[in-house]
This record gives sequence, structure tokens and C-alpha cells, in this order.
Amino acid sequence: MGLSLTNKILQSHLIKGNLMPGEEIAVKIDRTLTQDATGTMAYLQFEAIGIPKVKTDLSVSYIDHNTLQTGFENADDHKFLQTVAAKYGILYSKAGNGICHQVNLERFGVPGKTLLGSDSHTPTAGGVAMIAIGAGGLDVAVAMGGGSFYMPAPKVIFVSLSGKLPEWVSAKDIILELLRRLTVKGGVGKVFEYGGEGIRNLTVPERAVITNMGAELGATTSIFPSDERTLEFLKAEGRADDYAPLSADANAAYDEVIDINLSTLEPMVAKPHMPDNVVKVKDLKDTKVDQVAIGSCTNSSYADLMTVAAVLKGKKVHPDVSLVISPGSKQVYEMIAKNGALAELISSGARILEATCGPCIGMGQSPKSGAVSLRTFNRNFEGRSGTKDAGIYLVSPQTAAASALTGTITDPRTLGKAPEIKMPEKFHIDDSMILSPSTDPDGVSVYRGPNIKPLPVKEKLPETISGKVLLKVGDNITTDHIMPAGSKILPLRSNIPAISKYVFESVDPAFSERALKEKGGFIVGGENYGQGSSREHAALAPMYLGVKAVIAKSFARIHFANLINFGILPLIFDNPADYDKIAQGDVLEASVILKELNEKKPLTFINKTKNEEYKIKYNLTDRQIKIIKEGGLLNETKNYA
Ligand code: MIC
Ligand code: SF4
Repeated sequence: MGLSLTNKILQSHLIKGNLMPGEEIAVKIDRTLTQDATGTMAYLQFEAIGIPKVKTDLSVSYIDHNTLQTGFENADDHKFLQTVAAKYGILYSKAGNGICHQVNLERFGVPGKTLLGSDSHTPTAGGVAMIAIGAGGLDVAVAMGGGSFYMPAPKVIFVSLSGKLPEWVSAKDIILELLRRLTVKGGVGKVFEYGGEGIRNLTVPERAVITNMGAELGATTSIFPSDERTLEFLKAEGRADDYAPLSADANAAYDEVIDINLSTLEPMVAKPHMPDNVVKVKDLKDTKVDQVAIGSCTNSSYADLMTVAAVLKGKKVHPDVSLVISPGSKQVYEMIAKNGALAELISSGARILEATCGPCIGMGQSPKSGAVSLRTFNRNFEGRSGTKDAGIYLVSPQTAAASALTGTITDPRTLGKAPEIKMPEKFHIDDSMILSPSTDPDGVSVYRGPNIKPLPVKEKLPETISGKVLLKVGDNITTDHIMPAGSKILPLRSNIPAISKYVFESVDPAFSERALKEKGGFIVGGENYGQGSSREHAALAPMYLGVKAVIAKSFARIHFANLINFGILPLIFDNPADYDKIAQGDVLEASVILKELNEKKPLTFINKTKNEEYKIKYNLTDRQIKIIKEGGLLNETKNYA
């Protein structure tokens, strides 16, 4: 049997292990990306590791999340990041140059390379046949220092696309259909590899919509082959030399096959508050809409915005709708400005924002109370927009534009003939907002504003751990629940004592105080605990509050790794019925934890409140157990630096 494209690339980067699904492998990382909200911590960690220059082929630091600058914090952090980049050999993409994943695709996507990014939507680059994986900042810091990236070898799922998308139906509808079928935990431990004759008609930016939102399936990553469409895109970006054809062997073996006939798809929408809560747009027709937001790393490409402009041309946004648009990059922005499309958008009544994440991460444009907000984004978790009781609906740019005109959720197919948007033969190329590192790194001193606080450290794991169950939560808890984002909290990303006050704020505002008062304790969770973003703050801040272990039914990939990196035990109920027996406030104790870990035995937890005993499993490799025993990866890495 031949190899899938995924396994070909992984094989050529394999440092340790075998490509047997579930077995831990170590992979060489060619390139890294960071963004400002996770980057400050990643670079503080990189500095702590103590290496003078990054060892990757290319590392880029983007400013795209924390750009509201309502106080000094974000601007200070940007300066920190700029000076760190100059000193340690990293490219620096200034605020305004665009969203990391869009700019990365345009300027740095190269087929066959590996990319590790401190952002969960790093797999966007799978649209140009990269193995691009999201991870916590500390894993990215280690990769910048030349260390391998450890992960379980994935199952590879072949998604066979046949047929052709009908008019008004878009790449977004393909991934929404997959989310409908597989749910937000359907991709855990898997890579989705796309193929079939249906991919021939999908451009690179369309493919990138699909790989981007593979993150919402919980997938390790998603990938398309490198073919004529890839060459066409790279040529238009002036990078034809980066092209290499890449595909799976004809007789490649896959762990599963999923068929989607594109010709049968319709416009889809994910209803509040989960990206897998997907129905047909026509089923929600006539629902009144308050806000429409177009942009984010999912749907902010040139073709997306040209489509929106074509739909809105000569028309006006409905009086009850606030339409906001954020282009994905300076490249896209400048092109639509030069060709007049931006004028059409402005004339229709759209409010135009910077080329940043913006409303996607609650950085402004929070909708009104109880609003219906249609967004072309990838996540609709409760409260993420900044308005707790708003309902966020995830749609394609076509559906968003149609609904902005009518004021109700509208199937774009009701608008008549769809506009035909052509990919430009040449994109506008101007990399002047990407700054090169200094030629005199010793002469650069790193700027540290007062918002940058030292990294908290954790002590080694003791023989006995005990404490109260500080919180018990249900299934699919997101990192937005654990460590919320938004314009108020995001500026505190480099100040762990300050940000830790907001842990679980939307679930239980008293959590942080209680955790500190009790000197830490445990969290009990359901299935897919920690899904969503890569933010390691969802582990780092609970660590600061003294959380010793999270006992859940199952975990999402990135959060699982982040918990280990910060010395918090991610434990799994051996008997899921034990989940029901434990209540918030119960006192738990594991008295011989080191001994049991050393002997690879299940852990014995005594519930002192209920006088019960539970056997608790863990799915940890020797390497991971060592990290936990040391109190986290940074302690462990420093031992060897
Ligand atoms: C997100 O979409 O939630 C973010 C903000 O981009 C995060 C990273 C972060 O929390 O800084 C992600 O997806 O990893
Ligand atoms: Fe930015 Fe939103 Fe994409 Fe996260 S999902 S990188 S916040 S645009």
C-alpha cells in the first residue's frame, strides 16, 4: 500500500517514532508562526530557554489580534514583539499587514513543509499542501529553538470530493456540512486529506477556508494536494519557485473515507453556540438579523470580498442591520481599494475595519443584547463576541451579504444569478510591512512595558495531591470558557496574575477567587474538554491558581498538550459513571501519585467527602510523565539547555 500525502510529509520530517495512529511521534518543524495574543508568552518562553537565534528555516511574528489599543498594554506588547523578532532572527508582520493565516498563505505557504503555529487555525496553510499544526506557545518556542514537535501520529481520513459546487454555494458550506456530519470532536486525532475530482475546481483560498475550519472538527490538521491550482496561486503571488507538485500515492491507504458530492450541497449555517450545530440556511429563513460581520481568517480573501462587493453593488444595507467588514490582509485591502470594490462596500453602508481578527475575537463590534449576528467566521461559542446573550450564526460570505441586504437570514440562491469572480493573475505584492530581523542582534535591547510580568513557575509534582473539586463542567467546554478573550481580557495575555482573575468567568465568576482561597484543587470535565483555541493561558492561568489536575471524559488535542506543558495532570475517568458520582466541592486525594505514575498504574483517588474510591486513567507517554513530574516543559527543557 502507498502513502497518503499526510504521511509522506510526516515521514520526511520524522525524528522519532512510527506513523502508527496514536503512537507518539517527534516531527521536525521547518517554520513557525506566532500572533500577538499568544506570542508574548511564546517569546518569553523562548528567552527562558536561552537560545540566541531561532533554528527554523523561517519564523514569523504577526500582530493581528490585540489591535484595539484602548490602553498602553497592546502597544507595549507589540513593541516587545518587534524587538524580540529583531534580536532573535524572526520576521515581524506589523499590525495592519493582516491576519496571520491569510498573510502566511499569501506570502509564506510552501507545499511539503511543516509549520507549527501558536494559533489553532494554523492548518489554514494546508490549503497549499503544508502540514500546518496549531499548538501552545511553549511548543512553538521549543520548535524555534530547534526542538521537535511531539504529537500522537494521526489517523488519516480521505475526504473525497466529487461534482462541482452549485451557484451561490461556497467552500464554507463544504466544511459546515462536514461539521454537521462529524461534530466538533469528530476530528480529534485525525488529519483530513482532501482529494477527488471535485478539488480541481477549488482555488487555494477556497481550499484554505476548508483547512482553516478543520480546526473546529478538532482535527490535528487538514491538507490538499499541491496541483495546478496551487501553482496558479503561487504564480499570482510571484512565488512560482516555491511550487512543487505533491500528492498521495495512487494506492494510498487511509483509515477512513468520507464522500461529499459538491453538486448536492446547499448554503449552510451553524446556529448558536457551536460550529457543529449546522442546518440549511433556508430552514432559518425570515429570522431577523441585527448584525452581519464579514472577515476573519476563514473568509476574508480577495475573492470573498469581491463576491460580497458584487452582491452589495448599487444596493443599501438593511436599516436594521450593522454590517462590518474586515479584509484578511493588506494585500486584499489594497486590491479592493484600487479596483473600486471597497467604494461599493462603503457606499452600501458597510463599516470597514482594519485587516485584523477584530470582531472574531471580541475585539470590538460586540452586537447588541440578544442580537442575531451572522458572521463568516469559524467560531460561535457563547460570549465570544463580547455579548453573552447574542446568538452567533456562522455562514458563507454569500449568505452574509444576502442577509445584510434583506435584514433576515437569506438563502443567497434567492438573489438570482450569482456573480462570477475570477482569481487575479497577479496579486498586489508589497511586503514592506514585514520587517526583517536586525543585522546587529546584539545591539537590540528587548523592550518590556509594565504589562509584561515574569513567567510563573511550578514546583515538581509531589507524592500526594489533594484538594477540592473547584468546578464541575459538562461536555465540549471550550478554551473560551476556561480563559475568555475579548477586548478587556486579551490585553492581559503577558500578565498571568492579572489574567488569571478571569478564568472560567462566564461559567462561574467566583472561580478564580475560590481557587486561590482553597490553594488550588481539581476540575472535573466531560467529553472534549478544552476544545477550540490553542491559547496556553487556558492551562497557564489555572496552573497559577493552583489547579493540580483536570479529570475529564476526554480532551481536545491542543489543550491536552498545554496542560502537560504546564504541569497539570490531564486525567481520564476509567469508568465514566464516576463523573456522575463526583460533585463540586468534594475533597479528593491521590496519596501515592508518583509511585503509581512510575509503575504505570491507574491513579487511586479517594473522595474524602463521599468516602468513595475511583481508579483514574491517563494516556501519557514516558516523556509526558517526566514533564509533569518536573512541573512543566519549561523546567524540563531548561534542565537540558
Ligand atoms: C481564537 O481564534 O480563539 C484565537 C484567538 O485565534 C486563538 C489563539 C488565542 O487565544 O490567542 C486560537 O485559535 O488559537
Ligand atoms: Fe483571528 Fe478569529 Fe482567526 Fe482566531 S479565528 S486567528 S481570532 S480571525
